[in-house]
Amino acid sequence: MTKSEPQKTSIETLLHENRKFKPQKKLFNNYFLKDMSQYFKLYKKSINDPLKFWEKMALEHLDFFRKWKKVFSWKDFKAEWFSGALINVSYNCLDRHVITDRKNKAALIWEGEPGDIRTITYQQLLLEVANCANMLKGIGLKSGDKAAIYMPLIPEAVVTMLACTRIGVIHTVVFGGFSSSSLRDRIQDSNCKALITADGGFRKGSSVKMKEMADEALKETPTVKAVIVVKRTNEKVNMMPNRDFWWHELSQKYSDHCEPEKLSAEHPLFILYTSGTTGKPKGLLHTTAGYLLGVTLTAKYLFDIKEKDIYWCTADVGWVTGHSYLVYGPLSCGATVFMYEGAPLYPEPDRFWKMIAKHKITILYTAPTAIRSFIRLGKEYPQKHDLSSLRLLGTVGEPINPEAWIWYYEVIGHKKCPIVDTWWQTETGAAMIAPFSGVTPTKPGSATLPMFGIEPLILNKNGSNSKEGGFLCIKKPWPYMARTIYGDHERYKKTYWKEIEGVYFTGDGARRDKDGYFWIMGRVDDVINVSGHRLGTMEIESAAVEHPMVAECAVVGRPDSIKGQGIVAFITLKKSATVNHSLKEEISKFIIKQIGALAKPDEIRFTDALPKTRSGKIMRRLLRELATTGSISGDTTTLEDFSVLEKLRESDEE
Ligand code: 6R9
Repeated sequence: MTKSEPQKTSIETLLHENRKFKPQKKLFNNYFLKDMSQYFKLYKKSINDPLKFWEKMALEHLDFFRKWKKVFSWKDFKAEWFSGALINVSYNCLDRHVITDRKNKAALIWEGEPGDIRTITYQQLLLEVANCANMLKGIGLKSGDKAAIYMPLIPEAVVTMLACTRIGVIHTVVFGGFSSSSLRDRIQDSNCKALITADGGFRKGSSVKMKEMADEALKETPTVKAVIVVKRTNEKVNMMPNRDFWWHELSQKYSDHCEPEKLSAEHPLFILYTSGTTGKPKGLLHTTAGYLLGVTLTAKYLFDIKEKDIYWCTADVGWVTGHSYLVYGPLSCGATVFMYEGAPLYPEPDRFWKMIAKHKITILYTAPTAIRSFIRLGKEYPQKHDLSSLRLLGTVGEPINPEAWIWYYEVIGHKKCPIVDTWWQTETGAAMIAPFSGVTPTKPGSATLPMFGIEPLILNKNGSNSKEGGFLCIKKPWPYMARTIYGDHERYKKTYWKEIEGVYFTGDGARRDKDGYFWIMGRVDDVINVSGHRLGTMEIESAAVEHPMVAECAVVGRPDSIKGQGIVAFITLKKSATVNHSLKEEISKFIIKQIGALAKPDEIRFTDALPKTRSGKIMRRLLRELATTGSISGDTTTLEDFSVLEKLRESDEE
């Protein structure tokens, strides 16, 4: 597949997919579930009496300091799960393993991009987390305060997250690839009192100057009173006296013992920003017990994490996948987590496969966009390495096109590993629709069936059931869902619970086949999915119009054979603008500076006017068609798949 080849959209191929892969019982027969009849039985039970089910799961999977008084309440779209209970996330991820046989088990095996390796046992991780928690207290943080984490993918990022949870500090992790303006906006929105960062991180052989970016953001974040800096690259950095502290120096001053705070089940755990349909990213707030239950259960049942597994989730901690399946889920299950700092293709395109063979990784969880870029590079890279340790392959972030699914299954999994395609969102906290590994028969491109206790629906805009395909919704609140948008509960209610009255609205389109399998067709709102990362078209548009020459901007996604979707920006210039050959480049850099490299437009088109409806709304459908095919064929879209999605979108445009 090359970029110039016509791209079959995943939706197009998904509609014609009818292969089914039965689990191969002979190879691995000790999965947590016996068979599908057990799944259906348990699922039915969980739906018929969800509170009883969640209560049972919480008792079985988590350690509480005090039991709850009430399992669930729901008032003004504010959910409370397990109220009255006391719990601590770091206790569940560390202490409870340390007091058992897992004390000397590797919790983290980390490889830096230059090839340096660190292995940290559960016992050592607990000491580091306790020491970091004491540092955080030392710089003035206390339960309920917020701290931002802006770091490369190094063990200290995980240590800091867990340290926050130990003392009730709410973390907001900002992806290291985001620009200083994005970091500033997030720190301002969540009123962080401290920032934990690093001098830099290694990426594609060079170092990313993170402290320098942070310094830029910190000029406009008066709430931040202290900054802790990890020395990673030996970058020369400016340290502001009495505000900035080197991690390795500060840590010397504190003990490595810190009692976990007994926090209420609904204590805020973290805020994580994600793009929505407006220019302003939303800070989704997750809380303690319900979230931990969701990630623990799904890590266990969907990824089948067992004592001897070496589990690798390739996501950065800056995304929800990194939160739930690099840190909290697997550590709560007592797994050995592998973590890699750098770029996937560095120094050679076989870096992933080399590490899998070297560390004998057994479970790999990655994104379709990565798989597609590996396909383009060719089979020879994985074939150079012994991948026989792998027993399970997961995917997340966007719909996986069947070709990529089959390649993953055959070339990486040697037809032995179940493919676990997990559908979920920042808002849902953990997986919602996914096969139970080794038990659920899989179909390439379908996330298959719901997790226990989760009741997905496919509805029309008026809330009635849709047979052909429609809006994917969730019938009832569940313990691991986000509780609110930080500082804007009205927006939370409106976006998720009032779009279709009374159910949770996901923003995705989906259909269900005759076996009840769910097929996700992509976003139905103005959110695009670039390399598995959500970006709001409005967010990019707002960044572009800040440029002094730009009058108006409309951004649409178009299919991209590697990234899933690429970004096309239609721009009208101000009359006063002087157009020269570098203006597009300049606007592109301007957008990157404001959001981050992931928002780089694949194409910028200057146009005299933007097509609008009578009410003045930009007709994105036309722009999408123009961006995709290069022309507009009138109202008749030839692809039935597109028309399903477009119909959904159109109803919003009118
Ligand atoms: C976990 C994560 C969420 C959006 C979601 C959907 C898309 C995620 C998917 C998938 C099809 C899958 N998405 N997983 N689409 N199949 N297995 O990615 O969270 O960054 O919030 O994105 O990603 O469109 O609505 P987030």
